[in-house]
Amino acid sequence: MRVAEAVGQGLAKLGAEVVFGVVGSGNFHVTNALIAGGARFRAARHEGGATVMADAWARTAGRPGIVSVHQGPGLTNAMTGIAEAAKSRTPLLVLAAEAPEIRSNFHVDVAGLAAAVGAEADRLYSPASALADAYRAYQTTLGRRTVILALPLNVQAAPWQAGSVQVPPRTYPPAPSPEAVTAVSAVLRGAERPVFIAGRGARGAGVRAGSRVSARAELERLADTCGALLATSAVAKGLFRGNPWDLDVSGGFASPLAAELITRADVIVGWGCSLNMWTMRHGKLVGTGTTLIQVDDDVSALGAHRPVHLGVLGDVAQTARAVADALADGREADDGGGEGWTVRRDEDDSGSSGTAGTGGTRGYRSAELRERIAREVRWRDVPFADESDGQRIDPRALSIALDDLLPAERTVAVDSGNFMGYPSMYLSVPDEAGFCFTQAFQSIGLGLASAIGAAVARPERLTVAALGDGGALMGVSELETVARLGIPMVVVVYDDEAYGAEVHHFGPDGDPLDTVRFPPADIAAIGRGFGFDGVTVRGGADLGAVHGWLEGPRERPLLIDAKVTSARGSWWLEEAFRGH
Ligand SMILES: Cc1ncc(C[n+]2csc(CCOP(=O)(O)OP(=O)(O)O)c2C)c(N)n1
Ligand SMILES: [Mg+2]
Repeated sequence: MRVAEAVGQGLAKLGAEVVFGVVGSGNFHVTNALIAGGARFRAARHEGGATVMADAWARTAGRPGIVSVHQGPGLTNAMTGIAEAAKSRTPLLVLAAEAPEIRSNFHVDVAGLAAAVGAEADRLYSPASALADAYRAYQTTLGRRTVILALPLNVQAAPWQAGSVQVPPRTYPPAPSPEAVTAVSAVLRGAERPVFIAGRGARGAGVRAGSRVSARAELERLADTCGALLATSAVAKGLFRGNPWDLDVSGGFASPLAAELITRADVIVGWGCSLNMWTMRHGKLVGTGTTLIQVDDDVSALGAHRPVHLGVLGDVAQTARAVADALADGREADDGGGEGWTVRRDEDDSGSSGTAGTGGTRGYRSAELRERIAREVRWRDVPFADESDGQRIDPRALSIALDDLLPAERTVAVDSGNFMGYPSMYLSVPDEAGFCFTQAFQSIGLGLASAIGAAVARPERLTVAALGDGGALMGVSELETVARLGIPMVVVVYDDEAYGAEVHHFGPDGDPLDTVRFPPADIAAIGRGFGFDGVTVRGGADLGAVHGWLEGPRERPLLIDAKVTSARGSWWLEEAFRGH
């Protein structure tokens, strides 16, 4: 047996379920060995797509993703997806064949590429160490890392030297210190209008039997105890779906009521959430005098985006549970120092404001507010003037109509661009696994591949890829993957025949816009060429075809080319440009 086969089989034994990739000579044997070991292989048409699929699969399944690429250009093609995964802290193992000979056409500096985008680099060092090397790389991903594992061709081809290599233990996230738990409970005990904002770290908080499970139950219990309202960052949208105190997403996508209630909070706790410029609208959602607490299992995340009064190193679920227990016990606050947390406040308002209740009307919760949230918090309930004109459909009207038409059990994946808020704000999702937002690198063109990865992870849900025309055509090769894999996906293209983000940003200054405008393209016909059913939507009446497809056998995926109105830029766009 060659090393390539031993490594593939070893990774399969560790639990590799699905491998995405594009196979060339350098990753042929290792990929086949993974398949022989029990993993399912899903071929993409571009390594960028394959990597994003593996990333989205990992986010949706809650387990490390694996992608397999050819040496040299296979890896450079994958780099945008690797950057997205690394910035998103996705546990992702990139199996990258490597031409170690410096004069090879295929040679690239793998470690240099990894470092350039914030990924970890590891490699098979020798035939004797190869399996241990592969296990170590897989193990590193469990700490929410993206790892490029270089597979040198000469090591892969060498005979496997059997030895005893232990399957490594799984890592467990850190428990919060008792002092930190006491400090958080002290602040929450005195809070009158607490708001929790849960982020990526709450989405998959805590490794249980190799899967990351959400911290929803623990956070809801604590929120009930202290009367907190619940919100998420964009990547955790859906986490509190169905909870009457859920404000949905905080940040640029927040509805007017959600923004008002977050701004009025006296305590905001970021749970596995960086409280960055997006989630806090460049600070506009933080009221003056608001106490900020941040809980994260990565010490480098604490205070990274804005100063916090209290930073707690700890797993989100464990910390929430411990704080809820402390509040329920009525334990007294102790503002002494302790490891793993820091307080930056002038005074500690740890005075008790009443006994912990079960959430009815405590803290920020009143019967009137509950009703107001039910009435107003969803974007689709915010009144707007429909600008559809018979030739083009208003993207808000389109999104609301789709929200009504599409089954509730859905996964929504969103590309980047001016349009991206419409599906993010108007399409509801059943839970946090139902929303896939691969936008940490703000690259356009990743939405379709994200949808594929998510669909492979959750095939029982209808997957909806929401794309701009620019992103759709950039990632177009993966339409073939959707059709070939037989995924009954709905691809909706918000087609303004332009790079709308640039048009709306530069248009008001009178700059020429020829570089960012395109002639009309029949994207429905392009979809049909790839094996989709294709419909062009110019108004509400055209959506009958979507209804027909949903009622039918869904044998072919559906592509909706929605010719959308584009008179104005979206209101979150300027926020996005401020983030450059
Ligand atoms: C890979 C990449 N290239 C270029 C950009 C710059 N950019 C940001 S939004 C955008 C326009 C996207 O157009 P489209 O997908 O049609 O969405 P729209 O803005 O029109 O809604 C571009 C080119 C980017 N973010 N990523
Ligand atoms: Mg566009």
